[in-house]
Amino acid sequence: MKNMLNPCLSVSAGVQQALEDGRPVVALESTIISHGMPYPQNVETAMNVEKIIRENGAVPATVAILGGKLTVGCSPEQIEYLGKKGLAVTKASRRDLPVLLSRGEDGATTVTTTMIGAAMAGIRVFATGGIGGVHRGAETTMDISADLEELAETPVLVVCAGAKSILDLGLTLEYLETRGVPVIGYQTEELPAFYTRTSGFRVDYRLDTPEEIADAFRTKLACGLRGGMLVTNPIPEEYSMDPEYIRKNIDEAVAECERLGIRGKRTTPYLLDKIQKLTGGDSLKANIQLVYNNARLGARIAAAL
Ligand code: PSU
Ligand code: MN
Repeated sequence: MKNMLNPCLSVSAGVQQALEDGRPVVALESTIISHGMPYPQNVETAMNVEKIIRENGAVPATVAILGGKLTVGCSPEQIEYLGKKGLAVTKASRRDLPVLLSRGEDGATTVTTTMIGAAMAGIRVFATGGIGGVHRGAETTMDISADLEELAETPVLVVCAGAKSILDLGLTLEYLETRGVPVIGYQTEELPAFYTRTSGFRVDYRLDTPEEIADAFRTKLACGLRGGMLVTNPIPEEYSMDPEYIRKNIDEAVAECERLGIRGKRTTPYLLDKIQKLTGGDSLKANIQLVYNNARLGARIAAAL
């Protein structure tokens, strides 16, 4: 019924029914499909993620902007469309919503806009790969992802594999602390760095079960504390990459990005693609596996909530 009250929102029948029945639902983003991975691996991964969520007892809700509606619960055809269109779809953050929606356009939702769609629909848990954060050199560029502000304001729990060291992880943690976002490590004290299980930085709290995580988030909501929670889930050991190898390639990608003068919203997609090319697809394999791992944990947290 919520979708009838909000003219910007379109919730699929399956997701709406699950929410009305009080069944667990996990939101998924679409920028990871259009801008985060190449076709056809992106579509294949997105479909597998939905399957994993179902196998773990929850209903998947892939979010995107389609024909001017914030769509919660994309069909396989819509996922295929976004994956094929790739970079030609507008990467949509919070600031993009008014114009895209009023013009009836399409857009791929980032962590920010997926959280917005999830919250509007009444979904509390969202699983993805990595979040945006404070970029290296932000002290001069001021490039800080809107994802951090959204985590501070919108009541959705986000499961990720930490953040890539294309970002300044220390400054990202400082920003989250300032904005009051709890950073939880699932079965770890250390902030995972996406491709690797460790980063040298500590999370705020280690929690070892989906139930403990659900309890903490439920308590946050019950107390009326604004904003979400960040759950960081290390990549499974068998898929984690050699820290020195990935560091070298990330450094090279960041240097090339600067040399080319790439800035703003193009930065993250450029770096993701460059790292994939530099590692000959090894990083893509790791990326896919950590997303599956986060989908599993997201479904279990949603079930516990
Ligand atoms: N980091 C990743 N993979 C991704 C993204 C980030 O490892 O796909 C995407 C997410 O959609 C995230 C967005 O919300 O990039 C952040 O973009 P920006 O840094 O421009 O805010
Ligand atoms: Mn940015």
